[in-house]
This record gives sequence, C-alpha cells and structure tokens, in this order.
Amino acid sequence: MPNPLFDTLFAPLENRATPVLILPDGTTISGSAFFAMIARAAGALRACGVEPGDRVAVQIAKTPEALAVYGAAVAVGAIFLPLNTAYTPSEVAYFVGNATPKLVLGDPAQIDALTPITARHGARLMALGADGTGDFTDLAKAQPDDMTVANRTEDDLAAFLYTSGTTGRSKGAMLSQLNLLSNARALVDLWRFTADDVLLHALPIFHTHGLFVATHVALLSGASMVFLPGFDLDTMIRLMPQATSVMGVPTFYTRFLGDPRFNRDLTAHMRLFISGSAPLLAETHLDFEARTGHRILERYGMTETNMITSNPYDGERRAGTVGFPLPGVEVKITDPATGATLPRRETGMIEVRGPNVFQGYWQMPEKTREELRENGYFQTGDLGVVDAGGYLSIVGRQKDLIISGGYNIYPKEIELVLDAQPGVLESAVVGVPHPEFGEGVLAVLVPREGQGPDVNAIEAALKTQLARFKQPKGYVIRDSLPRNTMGKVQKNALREAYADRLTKG
Ligand code: MCA
Ligand code: AMP
Repeated sequence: MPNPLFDTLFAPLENRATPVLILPDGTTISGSAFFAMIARAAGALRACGVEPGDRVAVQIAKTPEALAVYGAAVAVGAIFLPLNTAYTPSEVAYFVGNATPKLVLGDPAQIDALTPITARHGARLMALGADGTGDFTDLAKAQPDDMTVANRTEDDLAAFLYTSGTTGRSKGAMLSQLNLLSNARALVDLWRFTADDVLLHALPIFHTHGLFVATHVALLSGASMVFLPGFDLDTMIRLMPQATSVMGVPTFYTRFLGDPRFNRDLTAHMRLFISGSAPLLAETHLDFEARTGHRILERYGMTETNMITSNPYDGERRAGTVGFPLPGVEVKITDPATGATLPRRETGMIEVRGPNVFQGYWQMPEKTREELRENGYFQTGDLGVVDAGGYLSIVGRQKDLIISGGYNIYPKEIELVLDAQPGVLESAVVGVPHPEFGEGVLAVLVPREGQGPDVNAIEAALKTQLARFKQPKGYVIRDSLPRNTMGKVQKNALREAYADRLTKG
C-alpha cells in the first residue's frame, strides 16, 4: 500500500547491505538490519493499539532504537511527536494534554514522574532508555520482522513539532508527508548528497534540524550517518576522518574553532559544513575559512516551514546571509504593518510559501489564521532584507524570541514562572550575547516593596519547572522596568543596558 514518506525514505533500506548508522564505538547497522528494527518497532506500536492518525510522543535519548521508532511511526501512519529530553515533567504535561497521544515513550528514569501525566490523559506509557533497552524494546523484540505499511497520502500528517508563540504557550506545528518530502528532495539536490556521503550527526533528533534536515537528507541520498548521542568535541574530532559532512548549529562551529586540533589537515577531506538554526556570525564564517579553507554553507529554516533558503553549493557562500529560496519555495519581504510587498533592499517581515509550509497549528485555528495567510504565505516573524544579488539576510526578529545554542526560548514562558516567585513584583527576560551559545537568557527582576527576591531560591525553584537550557544564566535586579508611552516593556533598552552581562568574566 502506498505511503510516500515511508516508500521514499525507509523502504530502500530493506535491501541495503551498506551501513546506514555508524556508532561512536565503530559498530555499524546496515540498511537491512535497521529496516528489521523499524519493522519490529512498528509491530510494537500496533501492539500498543496505535492506529493511523494517532499521536506517538517520545521523550527519549538519541539512539538507533529511537530513530527506528520514528520510522515505525511513519510505517503505521502515526503522527510522530518528539520532545526535547531536557523538558521537565511539568513541561511534558502540557504537550501530552494538548496532543493527547495514544502512546508516550520516556526514559526509564522518568517513568515514575510521567506516570500520573499519561494516566490523566489516557495515554499508554512505555520506557526506552539511552542504552536502547526498556519495555518498549522488549515488546519490539517479540514482534516479527516482516514490515506492514499503512496506506497514506502525501497530504496526511506525519509529525507535530511544538513551537512557542509570543503568548508562551507551545503550538503543535502540523507537518504533512509532502512538507517533509518536498524539503528533503530539494536539499539533497542542492547540497549534492549521495550514497558516498557520511554525515557526522551530533544534533538532537527531536527538532527539525537533526530529524528532518540531517536524517532525511542522509536517508534520501543513501548516505551513512555517524550517529552520535550528542555533541562532544573530542568525539567529533576523533570521528571527523570518517565523515564527509557536518550539519550543526553555530555553537558547533565556535567550539571547533576553540580547539587547535581542528585544522586544515583534519578537515582536508571534508566535502561540506552546513550551519543553521541560529545566526552564524560573519566573523565565525571568516575564521572558519582561514582555519580550514572551507566556507560554511549557511541556510535558514523554521519548524513551521522546514528549510526556506540556502546559500549555494557552487556559487559564493556569502557570510552573514542565508542565501536564496529553495527551488519551489517563494520568499517575499513585506511591510509588517500593512503586509504590502516591499522592493529589494528594504527591510521587512520574511514571508514564505511553498510545499514546505505546514498545515497549521493543532487545534488552534485562530493562531493559524494569525500567522498563515489565506494566500498561503506564512509570516515568519523574522525581519530580513534581500540584497541586489538576491541573497537574503536576517537582520532581526519581530517575535520576542531568544535563540540559545540553536534552542528557541520564549521569554514569556520564563517571565510567567519568575513573576510567581516570592519577592518578585515583575520580570523581563531578554537574550544578550553569550560567548558559546550566541544568545543567553538574562532575567531582570523588580523586587516587591520591602521584600527583595532571593536569587538562589528562585534558581532552585526554576529547576523543577523549566528545562535547564531555559533557566537564566544571569540575574539583574532593578527598581523598575523601562516602558514606552503605551506601557510596553522596552526590551531593546534592557538588551543594550546589559549587553555585556554574560560575556564578561
Ligand atoms: C546546553 N546548555 C545550554 C544549551 N545547551 N544552555 C543554553 N542554550 C543551549 N543551547 C546548558 C547545559 O544545560 C549546561 O548547563 C551548560 O549549558 C553546558 O552544557 P554542555 O554540556 O556544554 O552543552 P551541550 O550538552 O554540549 O549542548 C550544547 C549544544 C546543544 C550541543 C549546542 O545545545 C545542542 O545540541 N543544540 C542544538 C539545538 C538544535 O538542534 N536546534 C535546532 C532546532 P549547566 O552546566 O548549568 O548544567 S530546529 C530549528 O531551529 C530550525 C528549524 C532550523 O532552522 O534548524
Ligand atoms: P524554530 O522555531 O526552532 O523552528 O526556529 C526558527 C527560527 O530560527 C527562525 O525563525 C529564525 O529566527 C532562526 N533561524 C534559523 N536559521 C537561522 C539562520 N541561519 N540565521 C538566523 N536565524 C536562523
């Protein structure tokens, strides 16, 4: 039965003798062995009662077994919902309540904390650990390894990826098979991936970058992945000689440049270094070229749209720009106030239309209408300008968003937690320069009269409520927040006043 995403990405593995995954210890998993893992995981999903259109939420470590669950979700026609492993149970509770998955997979150490959450929403909970074991794996091992694939069309949904808005509440971006497939095809062509490529894969697989860009490109082109549980500099340097390509966030590249072993000799054989998810400083681009002779290829995307633009493979990869729209994708710059299209070289809102653009936010039609125009253009909330040569540069954000090491952090979500702390009258959260993560979270607190906030107590309280990467890396206490005549907090003034707060010693 047809299932375009499965047929394109996973079916070709069945008869592939070459490795699809290479693990840090040198063990390899061939295409056919991985196909059998997917078949058994699909059997386990069915044994849990998962049917086409059901959601399967996973908060599990990056392992071959975890990737097989994704393939299995596609095979059974489920909607895959990966969650950041750093989320606290209280954060996970929201996603489970909103998406009402049939099945949740969690780390064995989290099962006790997750049990009341899944019980409340009638979801089944099973374990899959960082070593690949757990009761879900046991169930999968008991399944036959012949594959049964559910009938799907390109318009069926394949995944929900949650992304927050200015309100601080996350929205499930609904991605169809065609959204994912069209983008993977465009990227393989553009970046010239082939079966000879070996991608050093250190990104998490719960976001678009690691799952839909890196993994899909490798699967579609027949490339292999050196599949690492996370970014560890020594491991990256040790395994670089086996690879042809890297995809990473800018923090990967600043970490590489911080190590003298990362030099021209180590990278001489490499074909391609790609960066995205956050702005790559022109300085990093130039330092990288001086050190290695390679020009990083920077591209731009969003959870709602997959990849939108890319610097060219053959032409000039221009530092500080994100290149041209992908084939089949339209980009225009509009006046944020009126929506009118602006001429080249004028700065405005980046809007995007094409087969890559998502189907809307799960059960939030009014939010969908606010951001996705009737004519199909999606308003990214990023501000950009197209130069005379057609290169797009991102010059700012209209949305109140912090991007730290490639993770998106919504100030409102943190402000709500801070405002509820004893001694805090009000708070403002801003992103300020951070040497390693590009931007870091800074909290500005206004004390209640006669009752100053205790920062240590606040830090301790936040630990149980917010993922580690969202917790402020610095605190400032001041008498009041700067406001404009409308009463709106002037975050620019705070960003300027405390610009060096996370960079100086
Ligand atoms: C770790 N920490 C962070 C971050 N990562 N803090 C802020 N921002 C972060 N991104 C915290 C840790 O909790 C720890 O805190 C301390 O910083 C040092 O941790 P370390 O072990 O050095 O960090 P790491 O585990 O090596 O992680 C850094 C990382 C990781 C490898 C850059 O953040 C990462 O994989 N980022 C990629 C995110 C990504 O895939 N984004 C794509 C989204 P403490 O020591 O205090 O406990 S998709 C997307 O944006 C769109 C679609 C697109 O265009 O791609
Ligand atoms: P997400 O919501 O996780 O999908 O993150 C998407 C956001 O990441 C975009 O709206 C941009 O603000 C930012 N982004 C992605 N790639 C780049 C890039 N190459 N340069 C600057 N910002 C980027």
